Amino acid sequence: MTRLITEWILDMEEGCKRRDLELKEKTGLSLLELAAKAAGRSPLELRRLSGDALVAAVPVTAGLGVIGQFAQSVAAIVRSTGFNCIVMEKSDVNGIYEAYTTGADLIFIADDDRFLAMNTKAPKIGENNLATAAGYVAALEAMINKKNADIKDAPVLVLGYGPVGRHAEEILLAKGARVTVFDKDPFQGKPNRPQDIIHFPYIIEATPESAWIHKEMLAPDALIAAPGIPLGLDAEAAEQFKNQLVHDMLDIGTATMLAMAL
Ligand code: 2YJ
Repeated sequence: MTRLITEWILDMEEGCKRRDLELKEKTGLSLLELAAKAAGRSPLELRRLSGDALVAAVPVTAGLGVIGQFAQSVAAIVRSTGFNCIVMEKSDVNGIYEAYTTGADLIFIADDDRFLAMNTKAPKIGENNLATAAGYVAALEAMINKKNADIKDAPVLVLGYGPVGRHAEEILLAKGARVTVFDKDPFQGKPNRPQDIIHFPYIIEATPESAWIHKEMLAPDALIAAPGIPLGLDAEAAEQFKNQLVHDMLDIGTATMLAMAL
């Protein structure tokens, strides 16, 4: 799993608003609406909950340690969806205790392997890999619907068969999409056919590899939802496809975790 680095999430506070507007332009949905759709919730219900719920983000020092701005970035994203979110001063178990005793309804915590939103009042949890896959499939579906097409029976290519790619495949199959998966690691048991990417109109880019997809490899009308970090498209491809591409470092996954856990 890719470990986030501070430089990737630095512009969070101001960036959230800009990305929310861009998301709305491309998918017709705000971040909250997209997260609600991905979690099978109604945006109205989430908006109603946002008035009362308190969310806390707790820094975790385990493993490779605290990533500067990580908990603050999670808090900024949660706030951008209309919820109240605080970053706890204490870290780790002490921080979880601080959040719990402050009355937090939801606690966000991440180590190097797992990023969770834990509900303190109900047996519910938001897990980042599943939420990210659900969020990006919802984004792809919304872009498809905006073109008056349907995801059912649509050919969707999933690039990368890691945790997010696997969840994406499962969610897409449940929606009736025709799913193909490529992975360059032969041990994943999937073909690696970068030359065939051009034949797919709909793509989930879930690889952890940077800038390996060039514009010539993509169909001109391709719609791309890219949870992979860093982005697999090179700068030129990202620029050319910017209006057909949904990608962020943390927002969609985090907002969907919130919607799943509440
Ligand atoms: O609390 C902190 O600052 C750190 N313990 C955060 C660790 C963040 N975890 C990661 O970067 C994981 N690889 C999960 C990232 C999920 C993004 N899809």
